[in-house]
Amino acid sequence: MKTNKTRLSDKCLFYLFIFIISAIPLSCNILNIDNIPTSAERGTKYKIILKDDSGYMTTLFGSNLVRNAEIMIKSNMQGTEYNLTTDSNGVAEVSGIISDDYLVTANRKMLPGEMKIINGVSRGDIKLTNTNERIIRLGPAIGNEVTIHMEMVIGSSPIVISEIYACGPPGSGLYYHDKYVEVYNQTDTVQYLDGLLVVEVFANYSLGIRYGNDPDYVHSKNIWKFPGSGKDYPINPGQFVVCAEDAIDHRINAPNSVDLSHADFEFYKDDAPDVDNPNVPNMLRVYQPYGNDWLIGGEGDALVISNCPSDSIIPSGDQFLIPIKSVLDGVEYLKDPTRLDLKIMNSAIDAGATGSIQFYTGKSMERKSSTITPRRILKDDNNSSVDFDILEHPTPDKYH
Ligand SMILES: [Ca+2]
Ligand SMILES: [Ca+2]
Ligand SMILES: [Ca+2]
Repeated sequence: MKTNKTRLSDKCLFYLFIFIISAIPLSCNILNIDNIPTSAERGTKYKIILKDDSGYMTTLFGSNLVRNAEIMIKSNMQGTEYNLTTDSNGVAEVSGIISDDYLVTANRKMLPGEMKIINGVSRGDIKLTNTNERIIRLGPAIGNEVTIHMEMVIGSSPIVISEIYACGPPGSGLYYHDKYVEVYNQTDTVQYLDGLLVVEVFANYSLGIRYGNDPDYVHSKNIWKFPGSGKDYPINPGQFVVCAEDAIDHRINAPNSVDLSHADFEFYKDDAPDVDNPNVPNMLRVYQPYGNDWLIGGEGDALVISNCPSDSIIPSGDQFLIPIKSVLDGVEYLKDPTRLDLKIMNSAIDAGATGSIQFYTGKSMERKSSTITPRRILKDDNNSSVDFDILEHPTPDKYH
């Protein structure tokens, strides 16, 4: 009996121990009040009001309020998405949400018939969108109304960045030469890559300087361009094009990596001991005074493609400036994509960030599809927090 009692009390102590251990993180969570929505804020009803700066709505409806617009808001902290539609007063309401910064995408497709009334031309590729005011804060301290301004934009970019692979493969030490950026033609016509710039956005981390607030220019110290002088390098409708750091079969050195020996283009740094696959045309270095190869961050960075002629970029100290108006597409990735305060790219190009990928995990960032018929169109709301998925393995030259 004594033995049993001892066993019993040992068991009780054991369970008590387990209970205490498991209660510690629980109590830590409870104390982390910032993350727990109060019932007061959950009960608040927020009004999001859309106003049109283009004049279209006033022409059509006698008021600049934007009716029948689709709004997607996404909680930065929790990732929860809410889809809303504005009423005839340009208002969408949302309630039951926590205080947070929200990424906002507001779109109002203009119908061909509406465009016919506005300027006599019936076309279906025009929309109103929130080019600014891409991140809003909702919470009791801010009031319960937010106004967002909409501008007219024509379609989305014909060529978009469809994938960025940058972290390096697993199981091969510090191997990271298999990075690539992939672009995609999502139109139904042939486009040309000739002369387009691939630009890494610069931030001076050692001095804590980011240039994302510059409303006019992307700052860069790493600028490359596609070869060709006009129509030498077509990209067909629905075609993916891979620009590899090195166009070799990386599986020879890193078994879990990818074969990039058939990549479409290769970054070849002619002033460095870089490899040059003679069968793969080289990306031309416009400016990258450092390093032995094209280099982008493994866990965080930002890339844009621009149609600015390479002789029109503007020197500025040890950097060059690329007009934001020339940017076709841009993607930012962060080690922690919720830390939008650490963004280095202007939020008009990319309001959010993808990422959350650790070094040497072989993971890749792929733009989502918004539709696949009659052809694949990729999601491009200029917000990588909602436009991208993380893949377990890279998919050079194709969709996952
Ligand atoms: Ca190279
Ligand atoms: Ca080559
Ligand atoms: Ca791909």
